[in-house]
Amino acid sequence: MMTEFKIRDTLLKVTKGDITKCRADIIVNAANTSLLGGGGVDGAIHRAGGPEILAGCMKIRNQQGGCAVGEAVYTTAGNLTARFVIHTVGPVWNEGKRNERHLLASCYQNTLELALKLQGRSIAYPNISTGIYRFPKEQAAVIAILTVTGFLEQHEGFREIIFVCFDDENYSLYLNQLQAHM
Ligand code: AR6
Repeated sequence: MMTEFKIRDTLLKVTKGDITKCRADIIVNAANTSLLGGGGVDGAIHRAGGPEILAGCMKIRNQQGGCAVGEAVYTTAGNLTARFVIHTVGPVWNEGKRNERHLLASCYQNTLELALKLQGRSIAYPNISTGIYRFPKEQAAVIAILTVTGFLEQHEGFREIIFVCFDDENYSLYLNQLQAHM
């Protein structure tokens, strides 16, 4: 299942499935501040990519102690077909009282900036923070779409950006929100 929208020269796609199977130059990971791996999409990316990704994360830990919430770092992608994995750390939902919305927007903004520097032409995103971190899915979809479309109105260089939804609820939320904003 795939639906496409276009902003200037960039295709915006929504798919349903496993991000580790997705063909893109850059795969974004919803990591935690330790960068040591975990469950959810983080676990799936480390399993599919193999130990090279953790080795890259350990280097970053040694240099800067991990990754702050809202920030983004990158490693190689090991056995994945992508060139890089960009690890970003979404906020844990806390009733919206701890700047979570702004921090989630920063995740998308900072990964896009880093992806441009890495000259990635295609990026695959999971629905950051909407699993273990319990961010309300509809609000997260709106933030993801507004941040990405806002960035694309200002920057060229991407061929496609793919929102890879794992569950039906996120998939239909993304489709509805994209139709509403296009
Ligand atoms: N492909 C695409 N999306 C997936 C996959 C997959 N293989 N597996 C899960 N999702 P989560 P978070 C979806 O919990 O909420 C980790 O332990 C999932 O359905 O992976 O940001 C980290 O180490 C959900 O919609 O990430 C952190 O400790 C979305 O990915 C913590 O979880 C994000 O869910 C981060 O929590």
